[in-house]
Amino acid sequence: MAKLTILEFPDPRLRTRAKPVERVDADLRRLIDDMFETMYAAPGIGLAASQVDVHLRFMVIDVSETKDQQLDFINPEIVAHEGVQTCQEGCLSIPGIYADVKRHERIAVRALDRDGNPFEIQADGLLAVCIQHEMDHLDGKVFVDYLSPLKREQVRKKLDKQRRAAAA
Ligand code: GNR
Ligand code: NI
Repeated sequence: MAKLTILEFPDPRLRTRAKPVERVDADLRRLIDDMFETMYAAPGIGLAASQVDVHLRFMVIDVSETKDQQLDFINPEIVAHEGVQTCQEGCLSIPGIYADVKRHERIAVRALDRDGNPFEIQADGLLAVCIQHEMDHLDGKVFVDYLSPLKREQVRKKLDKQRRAAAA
């Protein structure tokens, strides 16, 4: 197992649109394991491959309190959605920044699991938010894209300031 480096906003590599996974094999499973290790260490509740500079469509999630409910999604697709919810989001690629984002309240998601078997789940609440947040990463999007240009500029400045303070 290995901890991976998480790209940080505004790194242009976070803007890459990830390509479908063509083969679910041992190499992919190793990457998934490394992403779980990276996510738990951060700590976070989800991690998209894009964030570790792998531009393929898969992501890992664990929203449980006990950190023992690993979910992995390969080539995920939202096949149905209803309602709207607003949640304060954070992102491991945008450390220390939190903002309200509007998402679908309930979703149905189809994906492949780590053995390459198709499955479908219904999700609501935080799990639904997290799935949508990770799928945005696979499309090269981050949650601050939903903020106004002024707010986004403030985020960029705050991150710069945090980085200067950390380097000093
Ligand atoms: O750890 C994370 N917490 C979180 C909280 C609210 C909404 C979304 C998230 S996802 C985030 C991890 C991350 O950046 N995944 O891409
Ligand atoms: Ni994120």
